[in-house]
Amino acid sequence: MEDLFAGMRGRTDLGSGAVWLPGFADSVAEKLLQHVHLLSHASPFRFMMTPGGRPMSVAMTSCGACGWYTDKRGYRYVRQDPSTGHPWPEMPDIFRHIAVAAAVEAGFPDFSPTSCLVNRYEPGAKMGLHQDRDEDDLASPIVSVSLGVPARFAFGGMLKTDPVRRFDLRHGDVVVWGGASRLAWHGVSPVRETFHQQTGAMRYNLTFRAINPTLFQP
Ligand code: MD3
Ligand code: FE
Repeated sequence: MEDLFAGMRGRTDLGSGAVWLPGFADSVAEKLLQHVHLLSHASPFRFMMTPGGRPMSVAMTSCGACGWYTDKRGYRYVRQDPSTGHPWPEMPDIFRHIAVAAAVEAGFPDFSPTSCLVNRYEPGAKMGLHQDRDEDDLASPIVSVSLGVPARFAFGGMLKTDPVRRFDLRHGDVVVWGGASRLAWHGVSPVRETFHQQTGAMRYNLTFRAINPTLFQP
């Protein structure tokens, strides 16, 4: 019986609607990584440009019915991968299953992800403080799964200037960001140069999002 609940150890409410589930994805982590590698053959990781023209230090790709994209035209969700001219790879069933299970656990039984953004951090890669508001469906949570080397995560408030709390997200950790936390400012400190058995120096983060199809760009 013990093992059934292993993923539940240390469940922490981070604020209203935000639930940290340490190790929730442990039992599927290796399969998730296999799918990351498979889908990155179809839609490779790339360093996208912010609308301001700066390359991001996090390499990204997506799967699902649409994918997040940024270039000088702005942040948006697109139906096709601009790098390949083809639709994004399908979302693997195991991706959907772990995301939906985590959302249910956190009290969002109706979550149905449209897209999964896959972030790859090499040593030194970081993500500045930002809000995720390109989805329009703000009633749905975002579910994030961390894999590989840990990262120091910063979780702030509704204002960019609100104080942040910092904590480490580790291999297998899942966080569900819904309710009042959905628009919280957040970021990731530069990833330390360290080694993980399954990913080498890399950290991967999967973020599952529900997007209104009428918003997809051609
Ligand atoms: C809090 N990714 O892809 S995951 C992102 O580790 C992003 O790659 C980070 O921020 C990463 O947009 C952090 C945690 C996360 C994701 C979405 C959130 C935290 C969030 C949305 C609202 C509030
Ligand atoms: Fe984000």
